[in-house]
Amino acid sequence: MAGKWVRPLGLLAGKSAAAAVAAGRARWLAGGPLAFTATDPADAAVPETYTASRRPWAGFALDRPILMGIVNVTPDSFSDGGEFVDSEAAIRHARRLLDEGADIIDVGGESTRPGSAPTPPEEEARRVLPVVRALAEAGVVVSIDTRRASVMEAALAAGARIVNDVTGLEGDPASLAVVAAAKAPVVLMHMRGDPATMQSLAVYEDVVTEVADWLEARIAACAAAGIPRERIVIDPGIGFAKTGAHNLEILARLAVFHGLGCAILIGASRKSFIGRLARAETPKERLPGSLAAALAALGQGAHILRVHDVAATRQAVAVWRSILDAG
Ligand code: HH2
Repeated sequence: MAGKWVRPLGLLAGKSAAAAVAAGRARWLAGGPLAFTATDPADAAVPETYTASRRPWAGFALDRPILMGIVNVTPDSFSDGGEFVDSEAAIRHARRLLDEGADIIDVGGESTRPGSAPTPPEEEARRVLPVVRALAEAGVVVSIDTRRASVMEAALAAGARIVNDVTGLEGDPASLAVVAAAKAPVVLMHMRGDPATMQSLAVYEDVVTEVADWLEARIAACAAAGIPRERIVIDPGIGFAKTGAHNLEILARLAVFHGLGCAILIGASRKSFIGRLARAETPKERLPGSLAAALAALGQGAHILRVHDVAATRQAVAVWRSILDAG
C-alpha cells in the first residue's frame, strides 16, 4: 500500500471473528461483522476510522446489507433505458422492487453511462419529480440520483430523503449548500470529468489510493459546508472514469476505503466490465456476474448495494449472511 492508507487483510467473520477479537488477535472492520487479523503495510498504525462502528444512516442501522433498488426514469440508461420513462411505469417498477425487498429506491432522470450527453435540468426534474412525490407519499425511502443542485432541491422538497451524487457534490457549485441546508444523508461517488469524457480520464498510478484521497477531500469539503461525516456514505464509482482493471482493483482492495470512516456503497450491477469478463453482451445477461461482484463487496465490508435485480440480490445476500453468521 502506498501513502497513508492501510489495507485490512486476513478477514474473519461470524464466531471466529468474535473469538479472534476477544483474544486480541483481530480488530473489527467498521464495527463488524467482519474482523481483520493483519494489515498492509504489516506494521501500520491503524486509525480508528477503520475499526469504529458506523452510525445509523438515513434511519438504517447498517448492521445488515442495505439494498438500493434502481429506477431510471430515462430514455437512454445503459441497461433499462426507455422501460420506465413514463411516471406510472417507473412507480410500478419501484413498487415491484420494494416487494422484492429493496430498502431504498434510487430515482434517476439522467443517464450517466459512458459517452452520454447531458440532460437539461428542467427535463430531468420533469422526469423524476412525479415519481419521487408518489413514492415519498407512500412512505418509501427515496434517494435522488442527480448531479444538479436544482434537481436535488426540488426532489428533497417532494419528499426524497437521500441525495446520491455521482460527482461527489462537486459537479454543481450549489450542491453542498442544498444538502447541508436540508440535513440530508448523501452518497458521495467518485468520478472524473463528465460522462462524455470520463473514460479518457481513467489513468491512475494507484486507483485505490487516488480514489480514496479524492473522497477524503470531498468529505473535508462537506465538513466545511456543514455536512458531518456520519451523514455521508462513500462510493468509489465502479465504471466511472475506470477501466475494467481499475474496477477489479477497487473491488479486490475495497476494505481500504473503510479508512474514510463512512459506510460504503457499491454499484456494480450489470456494468460493462462484467460483460467483458464473461462475454455477457447485453446488460440483462449480467446478473450472475453482478451477484458475484455484490458478494465480493460484502466480503470486504460494503454496507449498501445499488442494484437492478433486487429479488436475486436479496436471495444471494441472505445465503451469504447466514453462512457468515454460522461461522
Ligand atoms: N451508477 C450509475 C448511476 N448512479 N450512483 C452511485 N452512487 N453509484 C453507482 O455506481 C452509480 C450511480 C449508473 O448505472 P445506471 O443508473 O443503471 O445507468 P445510467 O447511468 O445509464 O442511468
